[in-house]
Amino acid sequence: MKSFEELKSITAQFDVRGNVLEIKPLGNGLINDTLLVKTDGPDDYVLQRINNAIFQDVELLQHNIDCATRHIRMKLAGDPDIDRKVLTFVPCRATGKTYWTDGETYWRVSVLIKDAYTHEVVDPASSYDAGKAFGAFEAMLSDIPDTLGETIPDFHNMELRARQLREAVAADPVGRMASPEVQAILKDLQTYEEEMCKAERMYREGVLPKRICHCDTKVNNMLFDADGNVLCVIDLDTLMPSFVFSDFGDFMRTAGSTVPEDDPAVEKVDLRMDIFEAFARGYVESAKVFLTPVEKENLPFAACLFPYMQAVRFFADYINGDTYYKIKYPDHNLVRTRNQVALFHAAYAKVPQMKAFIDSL
Ligand code: GN1
Ligand code: MG
Repeated sequence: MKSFEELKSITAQFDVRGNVLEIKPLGNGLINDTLLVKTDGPDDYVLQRINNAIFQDVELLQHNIDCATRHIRMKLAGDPDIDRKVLTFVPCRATGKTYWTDGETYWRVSVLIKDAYTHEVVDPASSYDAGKAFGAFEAMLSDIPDTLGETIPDFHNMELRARQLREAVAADPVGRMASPEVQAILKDLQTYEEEMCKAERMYREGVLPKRICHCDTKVNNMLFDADGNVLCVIDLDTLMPSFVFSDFGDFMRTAGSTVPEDDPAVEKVDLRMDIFEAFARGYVESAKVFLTPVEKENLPFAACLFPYMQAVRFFADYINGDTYYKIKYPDHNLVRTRNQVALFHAAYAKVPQMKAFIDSL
């Protein structure tokens, strides 16, 4: 990691106000490095090193974010609390762009939203609000005039993720396929592969659209105020055209699970129906302006697809020798995989219940 002086000089590339007092780590993202910049000026800032090994087209990435935040700002015009409801990125002094690079590393700065909190766990009341907020977020972006690109091509394409797993298994670069448990997980995941690739088939058949989605609606990517009201959606790197299943599914995967995604106690993993119902109610309420019947009836599928896809991604990374996700201990990706497989099975068993609820909305 860089020294304080180095980080301070990176921050100074941007049009920030005040003197920098302190820079310290913020949040627990698995991809970018995120830092809090405290100043003696009116605002504090969030400084992020963009992981350009994963987001290889930073220009496109920031184009998507700039267009989306501008469009949302326009939709929220007149709201007295607008600066807490949409992110503000600070331009680079030299280029006017919302990122800066030394040719090797890429950085950006946004204004820290005041008195805002993230949560790893939410109750049904705030899940309902979160559902409304994500539905409203997609609704606001449904008429964006700009063309946004895929910041990670085929990011939530299940067929691609299944292929990447097969490639990892075939290459077995660190010899992890020798374990009987690993073999058993593979067999279990492959049993459901065809079923889980249904969205791509529906898309090819022309019955399922792509829309601008957030694509990383983990519960901790939403800011709440001190009273628990939703303020704003953050972490916009993966904002791109996708199926609505992405946003519905990833929220359920994180907020709807009884335990965090890396809890080793798989016997405790379950899908909370109270969270599902509250989130679905809120989501459908604000997404009904654009949601098609096919999208709506497949929301229970989305609740299964996302733990499944995440299991496949963590598992492929484990087999590949942990090259993608940050890990805190050697088997972290295997622990995550077991957890997500368990959540997938819990969700799968609840499909009839989930369907009945969605039909009742
Ligand atoms: C990554 O950056 P972060 O931690 O919010 C990942 C998501 C996964 C998530 C699993 C670009 O999100 O897709 O769902 O980890 N982001 C990328 O925790 O791969
Ligand atoms: Mg995040």
